[in-house]
Amino acid sequence: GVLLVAQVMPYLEQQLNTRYQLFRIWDYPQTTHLFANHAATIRAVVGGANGGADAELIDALPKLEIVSTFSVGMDKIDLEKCKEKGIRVCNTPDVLTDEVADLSIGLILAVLRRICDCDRFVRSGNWKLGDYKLTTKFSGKTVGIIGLGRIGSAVAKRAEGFNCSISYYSRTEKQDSKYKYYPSVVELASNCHILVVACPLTDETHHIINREVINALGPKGVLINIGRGKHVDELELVSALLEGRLGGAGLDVFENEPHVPEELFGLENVVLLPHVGSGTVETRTAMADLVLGNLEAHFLGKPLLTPWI
Ligand code: 8YV
Repeated sequence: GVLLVAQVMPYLEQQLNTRYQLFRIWDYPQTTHLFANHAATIRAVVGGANGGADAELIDALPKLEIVSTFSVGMDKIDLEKCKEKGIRVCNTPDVLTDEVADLSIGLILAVLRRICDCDRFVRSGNWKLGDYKLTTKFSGKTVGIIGLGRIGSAVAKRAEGFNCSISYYSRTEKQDSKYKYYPSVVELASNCHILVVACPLTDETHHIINREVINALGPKGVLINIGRGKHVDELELVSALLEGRLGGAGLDVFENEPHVPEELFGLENVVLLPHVGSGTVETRTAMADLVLGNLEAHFLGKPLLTPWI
Protein backbone atom coordinates (compact mmCIF):
# COMPACT_ATOMS: atom_id res chain seq x y z
CA GLY A 1 0.00 0.00 0.00
CA VAL A 2 0.94 3.62 -0.63
CA LEU A 3 -0.12 6.53 1.58
CA LEU A 4 -0.63 9.88 -0.15
CA VAL A 5 -0.12 12.79 2.26
CA ALA A 6 -0.07 15.80 -0.11
CA GLN A 7 -2.25 17.15 -2.89
CA VAL A 8 -0.71 16.10 -6.21
CA MET A 9 -1.77 16.41 -9.85
CA PRO A 10 -4.63 14.08 -10.90
CA TYR A 11 -2.36 12.13 -13.26
CA LEU A 12 -0.11 11.10 -10.38
CA GLU A 13 -2.98 10.27 -8.05
CA GLN A 14 -4.65 8.15 -10.75
CA GLN A 15 -1.44 6.28 -11.56
CA LEU A 16 -0.81 5.58 -7.88
CA ASN A 17 -4.38 4.36 -7.55
CA THR A 18 -3.99 2.04 -10.55
CA ARG A 19 -0.67 0.58 -9.46
CA TYR A 20 -1.06 0.32 -5.68
CA GLN A 21 -3.57 0.12 -2.89
CA LEU A 22 -3.79 3.85 -2.33
CA PHE A 23 -4.71 5.51 0.95
CA ARG A 24 -5.32 9.26 0.99
CA ILE A 25 -4.63 10.80 4.36
CA TRP A 26 -7.51 13.29 4.03
CA ASP A 27 -9.96 10.37 3.90
CA TYR A 28 -9.02 9.71 7.54
CA PRO A 29 -9.78 12.74 9.71
CA GLN A 30 -8.77 10.47 12.59
CA THR A 31 -5.36 9.18 11.54
CA THR A 32 -5.52 6.69 14.43
CA HIS A 33 -8.14 4.79 12.38
CA LEU A 34 -5.87 4.75 9.36
CA PHE A 35 -2.91 3.50 11.37
CA ALA A 36 -4.91 0.94 13.36
CA ASN A 37 -6.39 -0.63 10.22
CA HIS A 38 -3.72 -0.18 7.55
CA ALA A 39 -0.30 0.52 9.09
CA ALA A 40 0.71 -3.08 8.42
CA THR A 41 0.22 -2.67 4.65
CA ILE A 42 1.63 0.82 4.04
CA ARG A 43 5.15 0.51 2.66
CA ALA A 44 5.45 3.85 0.90
CA VAL A 45 4.50 7.47 1.53
CA VAL A 46 4.05 9.98 -1.29
CA GLY A 47 4.32 13.61 -0.20
CA GLY A 48 4.82 17.00 -1.77
CA ALA A 49 5.42 20.65 -0.95
CA ASN A 50 2.34 20.76 1.28
CA GLY A 51 2.71 17.48 3.12
CA GLY A 52 5.40 15.00 4.03
CA ALA A 53 6.52 12.51 6.64
CA ASP A 54 7.26 13.85 10.10
CA ALA A 55 8.55 11.77 13.01
CA GLU A 56 5.04 11.01 14.23
CA LEU A 57 3.90 9.62 10.86
CA ILE A 58 7.08 7.62 10.43
CA ASP A 59 6.69 6.08 13.90
CA ALA A 60 3.08 5.19 13.12
CA LEU A 61 4.09 3.22 10.01
CA PRO A 62 6.35 0.35 11.07
CA LYS A 63 6.40 -1.16 7.54
CA LEU A 64 7.41 2.09 5.85
CA GLU A 65 10.29 1.54 3.40
CA ILE A 66 10.31 4.61 1.18
CA VAL A 67 9.19 8.25 1.07
CA SER A 68 8.88 9.53 -2.49
CA THR A 69 8.08 13.23 -2.65
CA PHE A 70 6.47 15.11 -5.56
CA SER A 71 8.83 18.05 -5.00
CA VAL A 72 12.51 18.87 -5.01
CA GLY A 73 12.14 20.36 -1.52
CA MET A 74 12.36 17.80 1.29
CA ASP A 75 11.61 20.17 4.16
CA LYS A 76 8.41 18.31 5.09
CA ILE A 77 10.30 15.05 5.61
CA ASP A 78 12.14 14.17 8.83
CA LEU A 79 15.31 13.16 7.01
CA GLU A 80 17.24 12.29 10.18
CA LYS A 81 14.52 9.95 11.30
CA CYS A 82 14.41 8.28 7.85
CA LYS A 83 18.18 7.79 7.96
CA GLU A 84 17.98 6.32 11.43
CA LYS A 85 15.28 3.85 10.42
CA GLY A 86 16.76 2.96 7.04
CA ILE A 87 13.79 4.45 5.17
CA ARG A 88 14.70 5.52 1.64
CA VAL A 89 13.91 9.04 0.49
CA CYS A 90 13.68 10.39 -3.04
CA ASN A 91 12.60 13.73 -4.52
CA THR A 92 12.24 15.25 -8.00
CA PRO A 93 15.44 17.19 -8.75
CA ASP A 94 16.60 18.40 -12.19
CA VAL A 95 13.28 18.04 -14.02
CA LEU A 96 11.96 21.31 -12.53
CA THR A 97 15.17 23.35 -12.54
CA ASP A 98 14.54 25.20 -15.83
CA GLU A 99 10.94 25.88 -14.94
CA VAL A 100 11.66 27.43 -11.55
CA ALA A 101 14.60 29.44 -12.93
CA ASP A 102 12.45 30.71 -15.81
CA LEU A 103 9.79 31.86 -13.37
CA SER A 104 12.42 33.57 -11.20
CA ILE A 105 13.40 35.73 -14.16
CA GLY A 106 9.72 36.29 -14.85
CA LEU A 107 9.24 37.55 -11.29
CA ILE A 108 12.26 39.87 -11.55
CA LEU A 109 10.94 41.40 -14.77
CA ALA A 110 7.40 41.55 -13.42
CA VAL A 111 8.52 43.47 -10.33
CA LEU A 112 11.02 45.83 -11.99
CA ARG A 113 8.90 46.58 -15.06
CA ARG A 114 5.63 46.44 -13.10
CA ILE A 115 4.18 44.02 -15.67
CA CYS A 116 1.22 43.00 -13.51
CA ASP A 117 0.44 46.56 -12.48
CA CYS A 118 0.70 47.70 -16.12
CA ASP A 119 -1.81 45.02 -17.05
CA ARG A 120 -4.18 46.23 -14.31
CA PHE A 121 -3.65 49.79 -15.59
CA VAL A 122 -4.77 48.88 -19.09
CA ARG A 123 -7.72 46.79 -17.93
CA SER A 124 -8.99 49.50 -15.61
CA GLY A 125 -9.12 51.99 -18.48
CA ASN A 126 -6.62 54.31 -16.79
CA TRP A 127 -4.36 54.49 -19.85
CA LYS A 128 -6.85 56.89 -21.42
CA LEU A 129 -6.02 59.32 -18.59
CA GLY A 130 -2.27 59.28 -19.26
CA ASP A 131 0.79 57.10 -19.69
CA TYR A 132 2.07 54.63 -17.12
CA LYS A 133 4.94 55.94 -15.00
CA LEU A 134 8.54 54.95 -15.68
CA THR A 135 9.92 51.74 -14.19
CA THR A 136 13.35 50.15 -13.57
CA LYS A 137 15.73 48.41 -15.99
CA PHE A 138 16.74 44.80 -15.32
CA SER A 139 19.62 44.29 -17.78
CA GLY A 140 22.98 44.99 -16.17
CA LYS A 141 21.79 44.92 -12.56
CA THR A 142 23.54 42.91 -9.87
CA VAL A 143 21.83 39.67 -8.93
CA GLY A 144 22.60 38.00 -5.61
CA ILE A 145 21.65 34.38 -5.18
CA ILE A 146 21.26 32.50 -1.91
CA GLY A 147 22.10 28.87 -2.63
CA LEU A 148 24.08 28.10 -5.76
CA GLY A 149 22.64 24.64 -6.30
CA ARG A 150 20.77 23.42 -9.34
CA ILE A 151 18.11 26.13 -9.33
CA GLY A 152 20.40 28.94 -8.13
CA SER A 153 22.89 28.15 -10.89
CA ALA A 154 20.12 28.07 -13.50
CA VAL A 155 18.93 31.51 -12.34
CA ALA A 156 22.52 32.79 -12.54
CA LYS A 157 22.93 31.47 -16.08
CA ARG A 158 19.75 33.22 -17.20
CA ALA A 159 20.69 36.47 -15.45
CA GLU A 160 24.04 36.38 -17.27
CA GLY A 161 21.99 36.57 -20.46
CA PHE A 162 20.73 39.93 -19.17
CA ASN A 163 24.33 41.11 -18.64
CA CYS A 164 23.91 41.03 -14.89
CA SER A 165 26.83 40.55 -12.55
CA ILE A 166 26.21 37.60 -10.30
CA SER A 167 27.16 37.07 -6.69
CA TYR A 168 26.05 34.43 -4.23
CA TYR A 169 25.95 33.23 -0.68
CA SER A 170 26.22 29.58 0.30
CA ARG A 171 27.61 27.82 3.34
CA THR A 172 30.93 27.29 1.57
CA GLU A 173 32.49 28.97 -1.44
CA LYS A 174 32.20 26.98 -4.67
CA GLN A 175 35.77 26.59 -5.89
CA ASP A 176 34.73 26.11 -9.52
CA SER A 177 32.37 29.10 -9.65
CA LYS A 178 33.16 32.30 -11.51
CA TYR A 179 30.61 34.26 -9.48
CA LYS A 180 31.52 36.48 -6.55
CA TYR A 181 31.12 34.80 -3.17
CA TYR A 182 29.97 36.55 -0.01
CA PRO A 183 30.35 34.66 3.26
CA SER A 184 27.28 36.32 4.76
CA VAL A 185 23.77 37.00 3.52
CA VAL A 186 23.87 40.58 4.84
CA GLU A 187 27.02 41.30 2.82
CA LEU A 188 25.43 39.78 -0.26
CA ALA A 189 22.25 41.82 0.25
CA SER A 190 24.28 45.02 0.73
CA ASN A 191 25.96 44.44 -2.62
CA CYS A 192 23.12 43.46 -4.94
CA HIS A 193 19.98 44.97 -6.47
CA ILE A 194 18.03 41.75 -6.73
CA LEU A 195 18.27 39.00 -4.13
CA VAL A 196 16.97 35.55 -5.08
CA VAL A 197 16.29 32.86 -2.46
CA ALA A 198 17.09 29.48 -4.04
CA CYS A 199 18.34 27.29 -1.20
CA PRO A 200 16.66 24.34 0.52
CA LEU A 201 14.67 25.07 3.68
CA THR A 202 16.52 23.73 6.72
CA ASP A 203 16.88 24.80 10.35
CA GLU A 204 19.82 26.99 9.28
CA THR A 205 17.97 28.70 6.41
CA HIS A 206 14.69 29.31 8.29
CA HIS A 207 14.15 33.11 8.24
CA ILE A 208 17.47 33.56 6.44
CA ILE A 209 15.79 36.74 5.15
CA ASN A 210 15.36 38.75 8.34
CA ARG A 211 15.09 42.46 9.17
CA GLU A 212 18.84 43.01 8.88
CA VAL A 213 19.02 41.40 5.43
CA ILE A 214 15.97 43.31 4.22
CA ASN A 215 17.43 46.61 5.40
CA ALA A 216 20.75 45.74 3.72
CA LEU A 217 18.91 45.12 0.43
CA GLY A 218 17.31 48.51 0.91
CA PRO A 219 14.73 50.79 -0.73
CA LYS A 220 16.06 50.11 -4.24
CA GLY A 221 16.44 46.38 -3.66
CA VAL A 222 14.12 43.60 -4.76
CA LEU A 223 13.59 40.26 -3.03
CA ILE A 224 12.62 37.22 -5.10
CA ASN A 225 11.51 34.08 -3.25
CA ILE A 226 11.02 30.88 -5.21
CA GLY A 227 12.21 28.67 -2.32
CA ARG A 228 9.94 28.32 0.68
CA GLY A 229 7.88 30.87 2.55
CA LYS A 230 9.68 30.07 5.78
CA HIS A 231 12.97 31.33 4.32
CA VAL A 232 11.56 34.81 4.90
CA ASP A 233 10.43 36.48 8.12
CA GLU A 234 7.16 37.48 6.50
CA LEU A 235 6.09 40.02 9.16
CA GLU A 236 9.40 41.83 8.66
CA LEU A 237 9.01 41.68 4.89
CA VAL A 238 5.50 43.14 5.04
CA SER A 239 6.51 46.00 7.32
CA ALA A 240 9.59 46.80 5.19
CA LEU A 241 7.44 46.95 2.05
CA LEU A 242 4.76 49.06 3.73
CA GLU A 243 7.40 51.44 5.13
CA GLY A 244 9.33 51.68 1.85
CA ARG A 245 12.48 50.16 3.36
CA LEU A 246 12.48 47.58 0.55
CA GLY A 247 12.03 48.39 -3.14
CA GLY A 248 9.88 45.43 -4.11
CA ALA A 249 9.29 41.71 -3.92
CA GLY A 250 8.37 38.84 -6.20
CA LEU A 251 7.01 35.96 -4.16
CA ASP A 252 5.97 32.49 -5.29
CA VAL A 253 5.91 31.08 -1.75
CA PHE A 254 4.56 32.18 1.64
CA GLU A 255 4.93 31.21 5.26
CA ASN A 256 1.37 29.98 5.67
CA GLU A 257 0.12 28.93 2.21
CA PRO A 258 -2.48 29.45 0.87
CA HIS A 259 -2.69 32.47 3.17
CA VAL A 260 -0.96 35.59 1.85
CA PRO A 261 -0.65 38.76 3.95
CA GLU A 262 -3.46 41.01 2.69
CA GLU A 263 -1.41 44.12 3.44
CA LEU A 264 0.50 43.25 0.26
CA PHE A 265 -2.57 43.25 -2.01
CA GLY A 266 -2.50 46.99 -2.59
CA LEU A 267 1.22 47.26 -3.38
CA GLU A 268 2.17 47.73 -7.05
CA ASN A 269 5.84 46.87 -6.36
CA VAL A 270 4.95 43.37 -5.23
CA VAL A 271 4.06 40.39 -7.43
CA LEU A 272 2.31 37.49 -5.73
CA LEU A 273 2.12 34.00 -7.21
CA PRO A 274 0.34 30.90 -5.83
CA HIS A 275 3.39 28.55 -5.59
CA VAL A 276 3.54 27.78 -9.31
CA GLY A 277 7.32 27.63 -9.87
CA SER A 278 7.18 24.09 -11.24
CA GLY A 279 3.57 24.37 -12.34
CA THR A 280 3.51 23.49 -16.03
CA VAL A 281 2.05 20.38 -17.67
CA GLU A 282 5.49 19.39 -18.94
CA THR A 283 7.34 19.73 -15.65
CA ARG A 284 4.68 18.41 -13.29
CA THR A 285 4.26 15.35 -15.55
CA ALA A 286 8.01 14.75 -15.46
CA MET A 287 7.93 15.10 -11.66
CA ALA A 288 5.04 12.64 -11.41
CA ASP A 289 6.89 10.14 -13.62
CA LEU A 290 9.91 10.41 -11.32
CA VAL A 291 7.78 9.72 -8.24
CA LEU A 292 6.29 6.67 -9.99
CA GLY A 293 9.65 5.55 -11.38
CA ASN A 294 11.28 5.70 -7.97
CA LEU A 295 8.49 3.65 -6.36
CA GLU A 296 8.62 1.10 -9.15
CA ALA A 297 12.40 0.80 -8.90
CA HIS A 298 12.18 0.36 -5.16
CA PHE A 299 9.55 -2.37 -5.28
CA LEU A 300 11.47 -4.18 -8.04
CA GLY A 301 14.65 -4.05 -5.97
CA LYS A 302 16.38 -1.81 -8.51
CA PRO A 303 18.41 1.34 -7.82
CA LEU A 304 16.26 4.45 -7.28
CA LEU A 305 16.25 7.03 -10.09
CA THR A 306 16.80 10.02 -7.79
CA PRO A 307 17.79 8.73 -4.36
CA TRP A 308 18.50 11.16 -1.57
CA ILE A 309 19.14 8.26 0.79
C1 8YV B 1 5.89 21.53 -5.49
C2 8YV B 1 7.96 22.59 -4.93
O1 8YV B 1 6.42 20.28 -5.43
O2 8YV B 1 9.48 21.06 -5.87
C3 8YV B 1 9.18 21.73 -4.89
O3 8YV B 1 9.87 21.73 -3.86
O4 8YV B 1 7.74 23.36 -4.06
C4 8YV B 1 6.97 22.45 -6.02
O5 8YV B 1 7.53 21.95 -7.18
C5 8YV B 1 4.68 21.48 -6.29
O6 8YV B 1 4.00 22.63 -6.00
C6 8YV B 1 3.80 20.29 -5.95
O7 8YV B 1 3.42 20.33 -4.60
